[in-house]
Amino acid sequence: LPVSAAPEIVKTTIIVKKGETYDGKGKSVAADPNTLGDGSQAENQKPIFRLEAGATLKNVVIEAPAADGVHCYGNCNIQNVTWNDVGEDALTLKSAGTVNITGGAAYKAYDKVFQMNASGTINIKNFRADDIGKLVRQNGGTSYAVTMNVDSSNISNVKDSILRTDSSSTVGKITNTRYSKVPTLFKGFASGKTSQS
Ligand code: DGU
Ligand code: CA
Ligand code: CA
Ligand code: CA
Repeated sequence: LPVSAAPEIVKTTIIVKKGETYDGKGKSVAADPNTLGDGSQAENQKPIFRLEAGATLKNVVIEAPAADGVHCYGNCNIQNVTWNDVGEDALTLKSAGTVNITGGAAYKAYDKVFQMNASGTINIKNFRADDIGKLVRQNGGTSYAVTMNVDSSNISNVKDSILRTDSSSTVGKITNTRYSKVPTLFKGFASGKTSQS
């Protein structure tokens, strides 16, 4: 493979069906800005990948424009996926489930990286994030419970916080993680709902 192949331009959302795996084997993709979205902060852009319950996405590099990234409908596994320039956001949990992010990275997220629009858990492990607004954001004003776990990651140049919620039942835990230029680890959590070691 050439050192930097041009990304494959995705014109219509790639659907990864229930329980199936999409292995990009290291390939790069980007959104067609005319069909999915330009990766700006405009809402209602479409995702490049839509994962049904139990689907896995791995070994993909997402380049600009990244539109609305990845949408998960229930449990999803994201392994070694790198967003080189996050679009409106990088990944959204659209219906209840567990999101497992293992390896990979996210860069240049003007606002959010991972958006939790449904109850469940997000486990982030061995992840790199730099130049972001927030790493995880539970949808503003919602009160369902989310469990947010960050482990063995490296996070730098954050504008707002690593984990943010408005829900008093949401729990955040950060372990074995390195940070640089992070103003706040947790924002909006009830007392006793956060831990760090
Ligand atoms: O409040 O629901 O930013 O999924 C307005 C919207 C907003 C979502 C979210 C997202 O929170 O659109 O990108
Ligand atoms: Ca948004
Ligand atoms: Ca960006
Ligand atoms: Ca979004």
